[in-house]
Amino acid sequence: MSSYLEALRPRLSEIDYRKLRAIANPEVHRFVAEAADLCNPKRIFVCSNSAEDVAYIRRKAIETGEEKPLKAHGHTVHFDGVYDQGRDRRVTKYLVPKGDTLSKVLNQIDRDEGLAEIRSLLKNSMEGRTMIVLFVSLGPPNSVFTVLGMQCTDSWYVAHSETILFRPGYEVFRRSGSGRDFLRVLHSAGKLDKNMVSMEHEKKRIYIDYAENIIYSVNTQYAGNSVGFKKLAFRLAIRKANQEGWLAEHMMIMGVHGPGGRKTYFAGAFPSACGKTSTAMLPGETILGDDIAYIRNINSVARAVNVECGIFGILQGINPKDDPLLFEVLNSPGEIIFSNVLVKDGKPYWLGMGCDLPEDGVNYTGYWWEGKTDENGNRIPPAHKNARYTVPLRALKNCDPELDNPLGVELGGIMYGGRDSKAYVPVQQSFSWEHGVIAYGASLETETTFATVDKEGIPEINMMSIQDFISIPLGQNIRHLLDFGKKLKKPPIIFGVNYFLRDLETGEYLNAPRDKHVWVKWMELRVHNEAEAIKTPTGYVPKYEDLRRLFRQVLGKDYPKRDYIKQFTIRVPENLAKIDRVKKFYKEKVSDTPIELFKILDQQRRRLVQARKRFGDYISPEKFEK
Ligand code: SPV
Ligand code: MN
Repeated sequence: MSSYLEALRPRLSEIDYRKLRAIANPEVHRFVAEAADLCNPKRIFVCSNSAEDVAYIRRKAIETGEEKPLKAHGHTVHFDGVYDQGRDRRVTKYLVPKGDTLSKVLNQIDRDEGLAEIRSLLKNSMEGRTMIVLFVSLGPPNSVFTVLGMQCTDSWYVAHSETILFRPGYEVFRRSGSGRDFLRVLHSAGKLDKNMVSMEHEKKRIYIDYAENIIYSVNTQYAGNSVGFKKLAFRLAIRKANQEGWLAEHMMIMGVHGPGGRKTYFAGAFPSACGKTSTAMLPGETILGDDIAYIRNINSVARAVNVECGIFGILQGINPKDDPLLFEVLNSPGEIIFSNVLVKDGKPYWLGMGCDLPEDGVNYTGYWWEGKTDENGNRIPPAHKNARYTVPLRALKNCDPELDNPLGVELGGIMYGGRDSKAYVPVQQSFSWEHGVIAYGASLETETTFATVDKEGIPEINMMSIQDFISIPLGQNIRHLLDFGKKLKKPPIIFGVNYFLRDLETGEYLNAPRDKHVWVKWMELRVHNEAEAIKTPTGYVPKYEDLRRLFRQVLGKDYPKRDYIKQFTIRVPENLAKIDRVKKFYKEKVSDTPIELFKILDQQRRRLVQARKRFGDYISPEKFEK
C-alpha cells in the first residue's frame, strides 16, 4: 500500500478510501495526497462515476448553493463573479522551466516563480471544505484516442459540469494499473461570498505546468478557467499530439447529410463565438462534437473523435428561428446547468432568445432591474453575453450515433472560419491541403469576442483558432499540420468559411445566420465531386446556379443573383491587406514559421495582382468563369 494512500486515510471515509485504493497507480495517490497537503480540505470525496456518486455531486452543488434549482426538472443555474465571465488570458500562463523557451506571443512565467506563487494562493484554500476527486476519459474510453485525466477541485459546480461534459474515467483508471500517464488538474474556487461565488478575482491565476502535465487554477469558477479538461488540458494535449504525430484541435465535428442518404463528416475550427456550435447544430444534420477534437491517421485516413460528450455552449442568440433544435432542448426538462443568465420566477433568460426579457430578476450582479448600472455608470445587461448552458450531447435528438465509436469517424472535410468582416468570401475551397492549412488555417483572422474577458472587436490573428491554447512554437504547429496531411491517402478537403462578411459601404452583414447551411451542403457535394466551382485567386468558389438550387432546397429561399455577386466578389485590396497583415505577424512574432507559409501567401498575392490587372479591384466571381 502506498504511503500516500495511508497519509490520506484520515480525510477519507472507508468507502472513498476503497475507491481510491482500487486504482493501483501510485501516481494517482501521490497527486491526491499532495493536493490535500497543500489545500488542506476537511475531507475528500472520490467520484467513481457510479450513478450514486454522480447524483451526490448534483445534490451537493445545490445544497452548497453553488447552483440553484430552476423550475424545469433537472435545470439549475450557476453564477460566476462579475470579473470572472470568460476565459482570462491575462492570468493564464505557462510555467517555463529554466533553459526552455516558448513563443513570445504566449503568456508565460518562470516555472519556479509561478509555482511558488500559485502554491501560496492554493495553500489552505480548501480549509473546511470537501475536495472532490474526479476521473475522466478524454475521447471514447479504451480507444487509441483515449487520454486520461484527473481533477481535484473544491467546487461542486465544476465537478457537476465535468460529469456532464466528459466521459467517465474511473473504471479506465482502475483497469489500467500503474505506469499509465494522465493529465492532472488542481483547482480551488478560493474564498467564496455568501452566494458561493469566487471573491478574490485579483488573485485569479491559471498556470499550466507542461513539464509535469499539471494545471493549477485558483480563485475562479468560470468553466473555461476551472473545468480543467476543457481548454486547459487541451493545451497539454496539443503538446502531446505534436510529439506523438496526431492532432488536438479546437474543432466541432458534424455529419452532413448528402444525396442518397450519404453522410459526410466535417470538422470545423472557429474561434470562440464565431459560429462553431451553430454550424454543428444545423437542423437535419448530426452533431458529434462542438469544441475539441482529436484527429489521428488510422490506416492513412484522417479519423476524428470528440474529446467531450457534452456542450458548454453560448446562449446568446439561441432562438426558435436561428437555432430551433437547441432552443427546444433548452426548454425541455433534463439535466442542464445555465450560467450567468437572468432568472425570473425560476426561468432562465438570455440575450437574443427571441422574446421580451423581464424587467427585473437575478443575474450575475445580484438583483437586477432594467436600468441598473455598474460602478462606471454603464448599463448592466439582463444576462451576460457569455451566458452559457452545459448539457449532455446525448440529450440532443440530432446527436450523431458514432459519438462513442472508438475508431472515430472519417473526415471528408475541414473548415476554418473567423470573424472577417472585409476580405474572405463566405465559402471557398482550398487548392490543396497545404494551401488550406496556410491560407485559411494559419491566416485565420478574427475579431475578439466576449468569450474572453478582454475588449471586444479587436482584429487579431487566431491561428487555426487555437491561438489561445497553443503551447508549442507556432511554426511547429503549422509544420505538424502540413506533415499530417502529407501522410494521408486522401486528406480531408480544406474549406475557408466566413459568416461575418460585411458590405464595405453600409457595414451590414451580407448573410443571414442560416445561410451557413447552404455552404455546408455545398462543401459536402464538393467532397464527392458533385458540384462545380469557379477558380478564383483565393480558392474555388461556388457557382450561382448551385447555390440558387441549394438555397431553395435547404432554406426554401430565393437567392437573387445580386446577393451572390456581392457575397462572392473577390475584394483585391482587402485581400492584399490581409496577406500583408498575416505575413507581418509571422515575420515579427514567429521565429520558426515554415517557409511554405510565405511561399503560398506570395503565390496568392501574385494571383490577386494579376486578376486586378485584368478586372480591377472588385471582381465578380463570374469574371473567373471560363
Ligand atoms: C471557448 O471559449 O472557446 C469555449 C468555452 O469553448 S471555454 O470553456 O471557455 O473555452
Ligand atoms: Mn471553444
